[in-house]
Amino acid sequence: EPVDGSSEFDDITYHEAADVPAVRIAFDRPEKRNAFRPGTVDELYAALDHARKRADIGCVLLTGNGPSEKDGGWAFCAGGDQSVRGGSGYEYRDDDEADEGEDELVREAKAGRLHVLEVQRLIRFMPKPVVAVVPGWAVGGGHSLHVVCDLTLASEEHAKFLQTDPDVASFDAGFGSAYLAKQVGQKKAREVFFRGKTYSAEEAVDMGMANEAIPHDDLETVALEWAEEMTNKSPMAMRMLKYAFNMTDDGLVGQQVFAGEATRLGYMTEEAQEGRDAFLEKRDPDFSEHPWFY
Ligand code: 1HA
Repeated sequence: EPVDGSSEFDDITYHEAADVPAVRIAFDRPEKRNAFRPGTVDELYAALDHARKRADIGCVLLTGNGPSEKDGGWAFCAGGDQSVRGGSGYEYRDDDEADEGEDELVREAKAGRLHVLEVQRLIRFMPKPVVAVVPGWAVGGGHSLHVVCDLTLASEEHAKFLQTDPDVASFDAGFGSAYLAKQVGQKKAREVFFRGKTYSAEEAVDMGMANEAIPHDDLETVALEWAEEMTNKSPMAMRMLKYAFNMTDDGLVGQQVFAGEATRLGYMTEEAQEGRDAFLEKRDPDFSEHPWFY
């Protein structure tokens, strides 16, 4: 069933899985190989943020609807919509009303948008796994999105991985490239960007940037099975692990995110509650019952 806000979405669909505490968020511009325009990114951000905040949701499946009615082609996402690329980024156009009714100065600041990077950060920092379910083309900024997801499952027959960034004079110099190199190694990552060759699902698995190639007809079923496995696990342990995997690459921000969860665990102890109670009761804290562990 569609969940909150779904009726407002034009460029994506947002559904809750029937028997698994997971949501399915899908690009829904199959005639454009699911390329994103600024409004698409706004919607994607809103849906991901909604899923992030839901206490009953433990996994997000990010995919692309298809096939295209025009030619039957499948896509995860073909990156930024080049037809709305302006002088400094991707622009809202008349048929893209996502920013209607907004303050003029806010609109002005949104002239050229590259805010898919904000979506990447949301995926990176949300405390639950996000799985890229790739039914077809993952290209340019769409390729970078699969890279930043925790896991990637790819259609054996139709998934195609391609980096066109330097062909269209764009470059994702963050997760799309540097984090890809952590996954596949420096030589391969440089080949992906510098050559612009198309890789199959099987090649993507061999390279280490996809987890499994799955027969197309089974792709979503298997994705739900993976979601079920993951959502049966301890939410606390899963978020500590996701943040642990991130931390070595994310510098002080990675430490801050992991540390926030350590603080939460600390707050749950009687020791921390004694600190709070002593303050509220205007007395000295008594930590004598709490040992100096080693
Ligand atoms: O790098 C970034 C960023 C970096 C930093 C910060 C922010 C960033 C934000 C975005 C990006 C980027 O995404 S740059 C890279 C942008 N994407 C591309 O360069 C991919 C362009 N598309 C293709 O190379 C090909 O279309 C394809 C390999 C995905 C599929 O090829 P295929 O199967 O031969 O289909 P094709 O006929 O080319 O496409 C079907 C329809 O979809 C076409 O429209 P039609 O002629 O039927 O009217 C095609 O124009 C449209 N389409 C596909 N991709 C895009 C697109 N239209 C607009 N933008 C697209 N990206």
